[in-house]
Formats: sequence, C-alpha cells, structure tokens
Amino acid sequence: MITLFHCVSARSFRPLWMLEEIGLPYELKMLPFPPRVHARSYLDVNPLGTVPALFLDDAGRMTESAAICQYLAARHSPGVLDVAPHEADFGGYLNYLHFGEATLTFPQTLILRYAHFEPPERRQQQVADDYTKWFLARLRTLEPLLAERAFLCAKRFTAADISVGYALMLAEHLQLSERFPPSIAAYWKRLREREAFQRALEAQRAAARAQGVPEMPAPDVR
Ligand SMILES: N[C@@H](CCC(=O)N[C@@H](CS)C(=O)NCC(=O)O)C(=O)O
Repeated sequence: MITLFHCVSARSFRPLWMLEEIGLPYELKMLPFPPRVHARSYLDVNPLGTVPALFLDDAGRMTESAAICQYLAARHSPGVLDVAPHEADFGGYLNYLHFGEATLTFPQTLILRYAHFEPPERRQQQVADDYTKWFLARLRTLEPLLAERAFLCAKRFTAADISVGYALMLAEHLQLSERFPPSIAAYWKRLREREAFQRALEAQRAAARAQGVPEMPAPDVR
C-alpha cells in the first residue's frame, strides 16, 4: 500500500488530494511541523526533513509534491487526472503542474517564514510584503485563462489543478485569497467544493487527531 508522510496543510496535501480523487488505498503518517525540529526520527525517512515523502507500492520513494501528482496521475488515472503526450494540452498540463509549485508556492514560503514562522526578532516584514506582491502578480497569467474555462487544461479537472489548487489553499491560509481576482476566486471555490478535496481535509484532520499531532502547524521553524 502507498504510505504518505504528511504535515497538516503542507505541500503533502497535494498527493493526499490526488489519492482521494483517484480512490487509491493509502496509509497516512502525520508529523508535527516542522518534522526536523519536532520529529527528528523522520530524518531517517527523508534526510531533507521535508514533506511529502511518499513510499510507493513497488518500493520507490518520492519527495516532490508535483512529481508525485504527475506519477499518480500517469500510473493510476490515465485519461482522467493525467494528460497524455498525444493530447493537445500535454504541454500546458506539465507547465501548470510545475507552475503550481515552482512559481506559485515558492514566494509564499518566504511570506510564511518571514512573517509567521521565524521568532519575532528574525521576522522581516519587507520580505513578506515583497513576496506577497510577487505572488499576486504571478496570478496574472491565470486570471484571463480561468475567466474562459473551468479548469486549467484539457477541458477537465487534472493533476495540474491540484498543484495550482494547493497554492491557492496556502494563499487562503495566508489571508491572501481576499485579493484573488474574480475568476481565480471562482476557480478556487470550484476546487474547494470537490468531494475529494473535502475528504482529504477530513482525512488529515482525523489522522492528526488519532496520531496526536496538532491540527494546526507549530508557529516556529528554528
Ligand atoms: N518542492 C518540495 C518542497 C517540500 C517542502 O519544502 N515542504 C515543506 C512543507 S510545505 C517542509 O516540509 N518544510 C519543512 C522544513 O523545511 O523543514 C515539494 O513540492 O514537495
């Protein structure tokens, strides 16, 4: 069975949401955030200390959330969450799948770190403000696209929507969603209403409770 190491609402939410969309059985192992501080033994599982770490049914390990989405879609959801090389939107699919992490999530991690997670004397509001502007500016390419279509590519919901959708979820945690342009706000509402998204939220809540992990991330990084 697939095993996913996860912290509440961290990037490992992407594979969790994928697993719920596909309906694959999995074991969810919850960790307090950040694991490298609060669960040192996790470094034996993933020396980087980051989540996700996903152990595959055939014994491989993956630690990049967008790559895990790509893998799960290709292997377990061909023609549905995956977009195949012969489809017209293959390039757009790969682009948005990676755009979600590399372009939209990266600036938000700087906001998280310098406005929330660092101890007060190390916080840097200027960094948080600059990367807030940067993140919001990077939504600009999505705005006209989503004004015309329900999902990012291939005329259906795909793994690319999960990758970008997680970045919007993180933005909501950072209270940036009030600043989404209308087409992105409507898209984010569509994604949130999906049954598999709701099941993923409930799965992390239940697993955190059952495994004695705080349901909210700890406010320190160190
Ligand atoms: N590019 C990686 C980033 C993984 C990552 O940095 N995860 C964060 C959680 S959102 C983490 O585990 N941070 C803990 C730390 O840096 O110690 C991915 O998309 O999976």
